[in-house]
Amino acid sequence: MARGRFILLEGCDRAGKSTQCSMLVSALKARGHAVELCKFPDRTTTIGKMIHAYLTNAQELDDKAVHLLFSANRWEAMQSIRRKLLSGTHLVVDRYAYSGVAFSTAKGLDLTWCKNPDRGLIRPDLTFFLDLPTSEAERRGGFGEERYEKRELQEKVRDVFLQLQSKEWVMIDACKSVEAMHHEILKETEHKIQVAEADAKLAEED
Ligand code: ADP
Ligand code: FDM
Ligand code: MG
Repeated sequence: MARGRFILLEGCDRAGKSTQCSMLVSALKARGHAVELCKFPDRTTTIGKMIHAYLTNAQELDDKAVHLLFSANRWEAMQSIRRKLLSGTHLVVDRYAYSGVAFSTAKGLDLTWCKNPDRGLIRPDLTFFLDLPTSEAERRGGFGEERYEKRELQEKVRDVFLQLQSKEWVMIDACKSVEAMHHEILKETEHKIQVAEADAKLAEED
């Protein structure tokens, strides 16, 4: 049996990450795959609750301290993520370490310092980057109450994301319709899963 694939959706606020994650999970389930959704920050854990208090302005925290909390929130999920992937379950993940680096660097922290705490985390097998100009993001209902939902910061975050971009990323134009984006994301994901399944079959035959 092939290990489950770790499928990451990253991108700017309002780009449609959460919409696309839930559509992808449903489509994969409908095709008979074992699949689960993961979201970072995971606000349900003790660390996640501290992050939530910070994001909703209920609590002030040092920038470096909160960066480490976001990273710790990923580390505390590693055992469970590893177990699920090894059991053949695919994971669709809404934000991960790239968001961590992009937001903290945009706030003024050093890029290399920001990358360090996430070194050694399980790596995604496939990363989609949903790109949306900030002006378009603002039109989607305007920014809300959370700490980072401000135009100037969002523009900096997008710049850092584009700096972090690697050639393996699949870039998705988030100005497209929900359905058009879903079609592209599903096609690439199914291809990735098929390749992994074929590789696992070959390894069994060896
Ligand atoms: P994110 O998780 O990236 O912040 P969401 O999936 O929550 O984004 O979507 C943000 C808002 O934009 C929601 O109101 C959603 O209905 C809308 N939206 C999502 N995708 C699209 C799209 N492709 N075109 C227009 N509006 C969209
Ligand atoms: N965020 C998210 C970070 O600053 N660092 C991180 O490591 C992660 C995963 O938290 F503003 C920010 C990005 C965003 C907020 O928002 C979480 P959503 O709506 O729950 O994705
Ligand atoms: Mg979201």
